[in-house]
Amino acid sequence: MYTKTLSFIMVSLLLLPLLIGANPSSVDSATLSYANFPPAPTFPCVQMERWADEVEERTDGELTINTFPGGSLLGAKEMMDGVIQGQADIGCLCMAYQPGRFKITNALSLPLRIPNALVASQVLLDLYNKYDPEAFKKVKVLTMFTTAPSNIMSKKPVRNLDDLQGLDLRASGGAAQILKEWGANQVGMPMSETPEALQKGVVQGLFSSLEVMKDFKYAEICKYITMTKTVVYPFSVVMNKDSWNSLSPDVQKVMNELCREQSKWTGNYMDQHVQDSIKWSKEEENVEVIHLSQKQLDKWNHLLKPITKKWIEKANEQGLPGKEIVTDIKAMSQKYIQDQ
Ligand code: DTR
Repeated sequence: MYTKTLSFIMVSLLLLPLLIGANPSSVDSATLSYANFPPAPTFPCVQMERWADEVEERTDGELTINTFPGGSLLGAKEMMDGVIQGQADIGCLCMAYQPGRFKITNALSLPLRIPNALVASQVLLDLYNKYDPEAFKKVKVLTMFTTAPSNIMSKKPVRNLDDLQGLDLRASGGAAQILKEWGANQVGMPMSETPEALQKGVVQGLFSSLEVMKDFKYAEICKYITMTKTVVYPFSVVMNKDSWNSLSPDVQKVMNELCREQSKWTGNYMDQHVQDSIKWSKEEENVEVIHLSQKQLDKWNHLLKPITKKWIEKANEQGLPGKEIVTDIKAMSQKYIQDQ
C-alpha cells in the first residue's frame, strides 16, 4: 500500500510540469505573452514594446513580456476571444473591427470631431471607467488609446466630393458609414490586409490616421492626402483573467498604475508620429497634402450628422443610454482640450 502511494506521488510529481505546460491558460508567473495584429514598426506594436519595457523595469525583472507582433500569435479579429481562452495572456485589439461587440467604446469612432489622439485616448478611458461595459467583463483591461483622426490617402487626388464618388477606399468599422455618406465605395478589411489590397489595385486608397503613410510605406503608392480630420479609432489592451489573477499584488499595482500613463503616452506618440509621417511623405515621396476649404469641410461634415443620430437611436433600442454617452464624449473632450 505504502509503495503504491509513494510511486503514485512520484509519478504525479514527474508529470506535473507536463500537465502545467499543456494547459494553455496556465501562466508561468515569470513570463507573459502579448499578441498584436499589425507589423512591428506600427503604432500598436510601438506602444506594446514600450509597455513591456516599462513593466519589466518596474517589476525589477520579476516578469518577462514576450511580444508577438504581426499576427504571429493572434490575428486582428480573434484577439479578444484568443485572450479570453488563454491563447495569449495579453492582446491588443482595434475595437472598430468588431463594431457590434464593443458598442459603448466604439462610440468614440462617431464623427464627433475629437481633435487628436491625446484627447481621444483620455476620453476613451474615462468612458470605459464610467460605463464599465459588459464587453470587457471576461478580461482585465490594461489600457486603452485611440488613433489620431482619419484622413483620405489615395492614388488619385480627391479635391472635392465629386472626386470621391464611387472611389474604392479601404476603411473599417464606423468609418465605413462615413465613406458611404460621402459617396465613396467602402471596402472593409483590417489594416493588416491593406498593403496587399493597395498593391493589387483592389482599392484605390484608404481612410485612416496618417502615420500609416510612413509605417506601411503607403506613401509609395498613395501620392495624395486629403485632410478631413474625421474619426479616431479606439483600441484596447486586454489580459486573460486567470493570468491577471496569478500575478502578485505588487505586479498588478505596477500594471494598474501604467494604465492611464500608457494611454497618454500612446496618444502623444501617435499625434507626433502623424506629423513626422506627413513631413516624410512630402519630402521623401512627393506626396501632395490637399486642404479642403472651410466651406467644403462644413459640407462634408454636414453629411455625417445622421450617423450619430442613428447610432443614438440604435443604442437606445439596445437599452444603452445613447444620448448620454455622446453627450459625455463631447463634454470629456472639451475638458481635455482645455487642459492641453
Ligand atoms: N485607423 C484604423 C486603425 C489603425 C490606424 N493605424 C493603424 C496601424 C496598424 C493597425 C491599425 C491601425 C484602421 O484603419 O484600421
